[in-house]
Amino acid sequence: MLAYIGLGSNLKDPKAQIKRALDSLNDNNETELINASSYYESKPLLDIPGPNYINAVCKIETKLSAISLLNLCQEIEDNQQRVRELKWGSRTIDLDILLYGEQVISNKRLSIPHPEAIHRAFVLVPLFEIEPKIKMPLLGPIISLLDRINKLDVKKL
Ligand code: A4P
Ligand code: MG
Repeated sequence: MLAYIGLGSNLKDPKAQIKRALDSLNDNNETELINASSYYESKPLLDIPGPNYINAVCKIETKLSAISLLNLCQEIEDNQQRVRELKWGSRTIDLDILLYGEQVISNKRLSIPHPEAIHRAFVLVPLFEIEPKIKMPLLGPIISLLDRINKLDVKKL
């Protein structure tokens, strides 16, 4: 299955945190990293105080089910000492499953496509960089989603 993961960090050397998480996704026997976007910098959402974020999006090929992929993402977060404090608070690393094939999933632990993705330049711009022709299940072509947001919210590094 092809899947897309959004990565974000605003603490403890964000670029290194993202690089480490990408390496972990590739080191796993059941997933292979196919491609990763450039890094993008943006202010925290809703002007929540804190350092700027670095975000990226990657494409993986995986044998894991969606829920096992979520478990892997959370293991990687735990390994990088992610502490879950405030909703939307600062974090060393956050891995969100944006897309899992063309599946639509909605249960207690998982919502795919990621429901916030369509509002977020730091997700759509890097996703467009690596997959300009993608059509998101329920949401449509990425190019039309991009038209509705402010692309200047993110700065490519
Ligand atoms: N969950 C449901 N669907 C998914 C999915 N598709 N992928 C559940 C991953 N997880 C999913 O996540 C809480 C729960 O979401 C998980 O237990 C999982 O079962 P979390 O990462 O533990 O908690 P959170 O950080 O409070 O929520 P979330 O949704 O990851 O935060 P957000 O919405 O991603 O916000 N500003 C900038 N510029 N860049 C950022 O990356 N990120 C956030 C975090 C805030 N502001 C930001 C950024
Ligand atoms: Mg998350």
